[in-house]
Amino acid sequence: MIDTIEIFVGGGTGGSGAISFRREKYVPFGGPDGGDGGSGGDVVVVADPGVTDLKLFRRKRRYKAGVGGDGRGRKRHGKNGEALILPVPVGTVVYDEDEVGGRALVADLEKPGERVVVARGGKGGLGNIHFASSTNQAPRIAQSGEKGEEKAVSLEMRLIADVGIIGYPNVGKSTLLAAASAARPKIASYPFTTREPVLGVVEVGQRVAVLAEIPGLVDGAHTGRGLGHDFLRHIVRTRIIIHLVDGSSVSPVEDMTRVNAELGLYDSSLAGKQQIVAVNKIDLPQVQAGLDEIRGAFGGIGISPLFISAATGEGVTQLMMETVDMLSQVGETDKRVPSRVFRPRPRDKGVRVHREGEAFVVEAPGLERIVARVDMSSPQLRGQLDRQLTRLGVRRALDKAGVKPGDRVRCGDLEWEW
Ligand SMILES: Nc1nc2c(ncn2[C@@H]2O[C@H](COP(=O)(O)OP(=O)(O)OP(=O)(O)O)[C@@H](O)[C@H]2O)c(=O)[nH]1
Ligand SMILES: [Mg+2]
Repeated sequence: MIDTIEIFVGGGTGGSGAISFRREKYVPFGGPDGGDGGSGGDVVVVADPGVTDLKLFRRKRRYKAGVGGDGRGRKRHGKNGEALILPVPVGTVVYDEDEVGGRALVADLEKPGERVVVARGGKGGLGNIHFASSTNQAPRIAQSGEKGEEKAVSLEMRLIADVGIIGYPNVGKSTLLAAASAARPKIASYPFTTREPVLGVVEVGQRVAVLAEIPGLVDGAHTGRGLGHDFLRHIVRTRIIIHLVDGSSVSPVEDMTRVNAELGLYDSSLAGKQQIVAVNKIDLPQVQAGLDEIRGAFGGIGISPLFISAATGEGVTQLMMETVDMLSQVGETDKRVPSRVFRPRPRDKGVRVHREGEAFVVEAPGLERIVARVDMSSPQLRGQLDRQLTRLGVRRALDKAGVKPGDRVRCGDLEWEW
């Protein structure tokens, strides 16, 4: 995911040369002694390991370096203008933008401390000293300072999102991103509308968060189904997750657990990431009618979701506030994950069953994470769990192991009767 931001930079204007004449005792009419102006400062972009993103440049787009000081009498040179240093993340690429939309690579700041001048300061003007000649002994002219270079440059970096928006296709991820940020992803009533992760920058008060819509998560995404596989790696780098579910779905809870199972199967670190669950489309009458039921179902597994309508904007501000709150709680995890991380491909983790005393113990990583969140006393959730057992091949494995109705089965922290 690439973040690009265009800024306008201007070198400082050079100082003017001075018009001045020597005035000394016993020298009734001295020659010219006006010094030159100082040069204007440059605008310099520097790769700084302490900077992790380009967010600051969103707040301020125009940058001008210091002006040069004017020259003065007695041949005094004006002070040079101060350079303006713009720290950017290591890995930022700088382009010159021309008026007609073309761009030229200026620098690829790969190493800490690498720098490039993006706009030169203007030269200082010459003092009148330079304009004396045999015919003009008392030049009353001097040069004014040159203007600094002015141009548009763009800064580009691979962006790491703070927050991943996940959920089944068509749940309204793009609509939410559009409601909360300036991003304008395509929105349509069919699944897989979004085919690439889309980023949006959300501002809540003084706080800024980068959200990314992670498209195409479906059952089996971890093995490459849907579009999700390529994009799951982006979630690995996000700090928290907004898990969006469609309130009009048959079972929002099951949708959530299934997507979570995919995450866990792809990379176990994903299962531990903090999530904010949001139930979308509450503007629909049938969703309104079922709110209590949905709330109860989530409550049964210890989750209290937020209820929103990405379409009307209801609840979106609240969701964004909770998001930035949670971000500040999880703190700055190290976002500078090296781009080449060795991560073994998810193995096809088979389901294993063994006996421990009277009980059958099931080892199925995907299931463990689901059951850890399921309250086995709710018949409705038991029903959903049963479906997962079939889907994940647990039922078959248990049958093979010779489980009979009434036997105890254990998986993760839970034990129940078969
Ligand atoms: N009534 C209602 N419809 C919504 C809401 N949010 C999204 N939709 C509709 O749901 C459909 C899917 O919305 P998208 O935002 O494209 O969903 P998505 O999750 O990004 O979908 P994909 O990118 O295809 O995975 C569109 O027809 C939206 O208009 C909502 O809050 N209320
Ligand atoms: Mg979308």
